[in-house]
Amino acid sequence: MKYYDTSQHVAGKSQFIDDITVPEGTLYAAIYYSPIAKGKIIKLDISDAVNCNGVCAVLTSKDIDGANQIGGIVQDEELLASNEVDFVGQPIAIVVADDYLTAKNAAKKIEIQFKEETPILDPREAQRKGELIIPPMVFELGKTENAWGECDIIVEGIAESGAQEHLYLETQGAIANPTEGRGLKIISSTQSPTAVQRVTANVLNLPMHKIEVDVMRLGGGFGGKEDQATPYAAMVALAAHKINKPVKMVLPRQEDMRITGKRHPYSSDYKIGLTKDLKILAYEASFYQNAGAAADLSPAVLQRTMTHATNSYFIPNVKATGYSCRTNLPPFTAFRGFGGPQGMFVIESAIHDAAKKLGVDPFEIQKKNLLKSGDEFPYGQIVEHGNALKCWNNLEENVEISEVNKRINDFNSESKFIKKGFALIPICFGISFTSKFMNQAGALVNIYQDGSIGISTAAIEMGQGVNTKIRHVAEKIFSVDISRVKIETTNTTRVPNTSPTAASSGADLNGKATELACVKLLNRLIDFAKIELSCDNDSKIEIVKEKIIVDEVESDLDWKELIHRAYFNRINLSAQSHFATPEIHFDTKKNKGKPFAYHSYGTGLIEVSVDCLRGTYEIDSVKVVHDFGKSINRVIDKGQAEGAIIQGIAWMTIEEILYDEQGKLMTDALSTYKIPGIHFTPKEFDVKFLENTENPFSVFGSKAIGEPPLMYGIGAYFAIRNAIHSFNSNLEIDYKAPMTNERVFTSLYKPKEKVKTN
Ligand code: MTE
Ligand code: LUZ
Ligand code: MOS
Repeated sequence: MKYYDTSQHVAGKSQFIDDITVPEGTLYAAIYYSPIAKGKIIKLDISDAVNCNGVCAVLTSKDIDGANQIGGIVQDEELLASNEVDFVGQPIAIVVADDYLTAKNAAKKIEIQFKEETPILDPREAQRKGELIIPPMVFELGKTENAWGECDIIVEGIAESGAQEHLYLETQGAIANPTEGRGLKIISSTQSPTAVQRVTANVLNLPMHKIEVDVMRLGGGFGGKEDQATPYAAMVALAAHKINKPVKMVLPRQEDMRITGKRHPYSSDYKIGLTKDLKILAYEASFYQNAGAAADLSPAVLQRTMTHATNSYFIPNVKATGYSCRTNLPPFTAFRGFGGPQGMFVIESAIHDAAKKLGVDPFEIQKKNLLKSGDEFPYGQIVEHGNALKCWNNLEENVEISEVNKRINDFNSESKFIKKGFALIPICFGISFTSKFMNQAGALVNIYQDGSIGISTAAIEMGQGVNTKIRHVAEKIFSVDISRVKIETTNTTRVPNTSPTAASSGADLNGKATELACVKLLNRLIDFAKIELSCDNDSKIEIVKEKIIVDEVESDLDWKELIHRAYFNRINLSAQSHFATPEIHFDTKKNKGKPFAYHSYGTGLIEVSVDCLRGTYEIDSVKVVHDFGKSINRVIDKGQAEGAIIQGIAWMTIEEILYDEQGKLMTDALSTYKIPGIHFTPKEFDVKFLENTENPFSVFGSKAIGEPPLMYGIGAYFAIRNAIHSFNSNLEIDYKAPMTNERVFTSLYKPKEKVKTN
């Protein structure tokens, strides 16, 4: 049950882009990027850079033969800025030289002049000025306007959450090698090999079959390489194609932090109405998504915000409006949760706000309104089972909430400056890409003559253990030792037209495709074994632990011998398969349908201690009951949950992205951007599996796990607020995340912090 890359990783033997041996004569590329957030380019002079010793070429938009375009959902983003720039960090030129430092230093010799314009940084300002990436999105259930009259209390407010830096250990990078016949082989640290292939082909004006993309593994992606690995691959490809030599680029950390997109910051309005017995009758929210300067994945991210606007609650009357606002910041992109956490933070803020005004505990409202089987989501899908409530109740069986409450109150009444707080947080996350066409995957399973097995799929291993899970699929179906199974690199020539490994569905989709291909092979082998062992047609043949069993009796044949003979009998030992999630559909005009194959549920309880003199805090305890389905690998799944939870807590608490008024990132190094370290992990960390649960919609009854647990982190934000309120219950604190030490401190000693509402 271990994660197979672990021993290689800790021994430093795993290879990432920068570890791959490159051919002699490989050139290195550095990016020259915009120093300003908005303006017209009126002069660009590369001559001094070109003339530097060791420089082979300086490429600009003029050197692009195909389309200077990398946009996916909307075609609105140039690979290299041609006439104007829209954010600090936007690539303008690529300098190619014998080594990286030469390229980097030559880039400083590029001369540029701009006609500068005032950048827009605030999403609400962008919306007012009509700067929208796509038309506003509206999701509606029932009629909120008819429901307000029936509410006993209505609460309105603003909730804001910040950006988040992916900080994958491996920065963006790629290597491009020219191949025979003016083609290219690209090795990229991407979650989406097909996007790299498609965009590069388009930029170079080549058919896709001229571009082969190969990915071994990523040193983390977290969504940051779903769309935004592509430009770096396209840049080295452009250079390699022009110069006809291999070209490599790996971004230095600070450059990666400066020029790549992050989690979308959101500013949102909420209005929530409840009855006195705590039933939520109506909820309205307007989401102002800061999309940055280009669409990137923002429309899809906003769609997920909308589908997660009511988190794990049933609300009969809902109206959610979403604005994807164009600003002059690096385009924000996919990040674990993909807009879902941002939507959930708003409803949790609304509930917290309402609880305070009603004088009840937020968890009473949360529990009262949890989704039940048969309830309808605002997007029309029906809740499949009562696991939201099951997880909540299961957690309550393990921890008595009233006792936690009492313990914390007792502590707080004794302690003057250290105050404890806790919060519950249920989560619900829809599994599937919201774009139906993306929910497909492929697998190619080869059994070699010696009985060893090689599997290619569309899945990218980025630390989440998808390769190990796929090995388990083959191990189980063939009933062979797992050491026989190897997962090959992800390669566009072996498995074509892939979706990114994202939306937590990598193991679901590719595991299913692998299952289908393995079953094809197994059936072939069993038919062959019948002939080989001269069995009756109705004999039952099985492979159990590498032995061929006929009618419950062990035969002389084992796996190795079976494969050996099958080969000599000219049995096809290779099978390909394709999986497409059945039944899902979504009407984007009405915003109704069944976009998700299923949902993931769970409940978390988070306890914190806040030092109300210093504004510092610690995460004391995280207790979770999560519905993992029938886990394929518990070690991996638990690790995914724990990692996601810490990432979620950190997003809500210590990770703060700040730009100056000129749109320049100020938090561009680990000295100014705080990420969770080992000492930040909760002192008590207990992630429990909801037992006896099945999921008929995924491979072997499992459930997707990559993203959902991140949202337990939202509980930490409210736990800290609750602790602050036991220090001084009169404090009015804006619903603004992250709750950094500074914000805690200023909340404690300043009566009211102003949120900009414009
Ligand atoms: N875990 C590790 N170690 N590294 C990562 O980059 N990415 C997360 C999650 N877990 C990530 C990770 C994100 S954003 C997603 S969508 C899923 O893994 C993708 O993998 P899966 O679909 O196989 O779960
Ligand atoms: N990517 C995407 C995603 O294109 N569509 C999605 O719905 C999604 N969800 C989560 C993460 N990435
Ligand atoms: Mo994950 S944000 O879907 O890559």
